[in-house]
Amino acid sequence: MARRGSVPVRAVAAGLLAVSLGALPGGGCSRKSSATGETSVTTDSRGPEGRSSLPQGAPETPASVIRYGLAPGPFAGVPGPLTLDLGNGVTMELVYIPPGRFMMGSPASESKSGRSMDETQHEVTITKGFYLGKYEVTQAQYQAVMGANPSNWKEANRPVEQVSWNDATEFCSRMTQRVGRQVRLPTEAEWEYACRAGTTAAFHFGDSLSADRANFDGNYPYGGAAKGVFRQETTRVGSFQPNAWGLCDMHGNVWEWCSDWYGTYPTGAVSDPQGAAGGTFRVVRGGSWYSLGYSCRSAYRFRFESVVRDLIIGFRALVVER
Ligand SMILES: [Ca+2]
Repeated sequence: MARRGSVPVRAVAAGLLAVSLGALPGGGCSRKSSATGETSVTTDSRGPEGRSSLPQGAPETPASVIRYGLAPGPFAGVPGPLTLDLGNGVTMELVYIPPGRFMMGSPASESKSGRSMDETQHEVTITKGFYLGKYEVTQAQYQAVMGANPSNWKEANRPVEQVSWNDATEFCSRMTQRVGRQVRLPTEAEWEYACRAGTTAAFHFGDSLSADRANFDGNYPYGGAAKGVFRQETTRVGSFQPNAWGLCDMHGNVWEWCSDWYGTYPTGAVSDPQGAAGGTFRVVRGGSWYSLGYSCRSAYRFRFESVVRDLIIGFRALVVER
């Protein structure tokens, strides 16, 4: 199987070839989707440093976790978890994310290990709290709302994959009708704010990533962590420790669609940014089971065309606070 960390751009399915392979790091290659048989053009976002230059075999450094720590949570006096009935005995659990301010993007100190030029750090204020899915949308949830399950690895509690941005937004629209609450994809800023949960390190648990922390290609750990298993498939949601706000699989498993068009960050402070006004690509976040460690970082940004369906991409639902 070809390496990907990655960017399968399904040019055939899309009827478009809008990606300039030279514009993305790592050049391109092609692979065949085991699920659809479609040939896709793949650009590898993982970069040379992810392949060989990270020190291997070193233990994770608890010191980095202690140094950055985790935000206290849940907060006193704020709404508790929300559980919504999707029908047929299927529910969705969401956790409340309080309003707040954070530094979006990554500091220069992350630059030695896969930091991208588009991670310009800037202050973001999230003015309104919201509920975010504790887990990636599962196949059971997708089936309950959409009446179909396009996933490659069929199992009720694994994340749905092979859903396009268009599919994900349709899910949110139908779920809105189903539950009587406004459901949408998170913005990129909301996603990163929720992922960090008050932390400033590369990951919500610290500055290193090994395969016992998340589902990604454990051959390419991050921050001096030891090599680990490359599972080569999705895992059941919630198989790893949640962040301080109770969110699971924000790093790895499947990339998660965000509502934004991909674009350049502002350099100054902003409130509730919605992303670029238009564009070619929608943002995905968090990395996948197929990603190198560095592309699972809280600040790492990636993008696909809205129509792309791939077995590395899923999503998470946001419910607007009343
Ligand atoms: Ca994920």
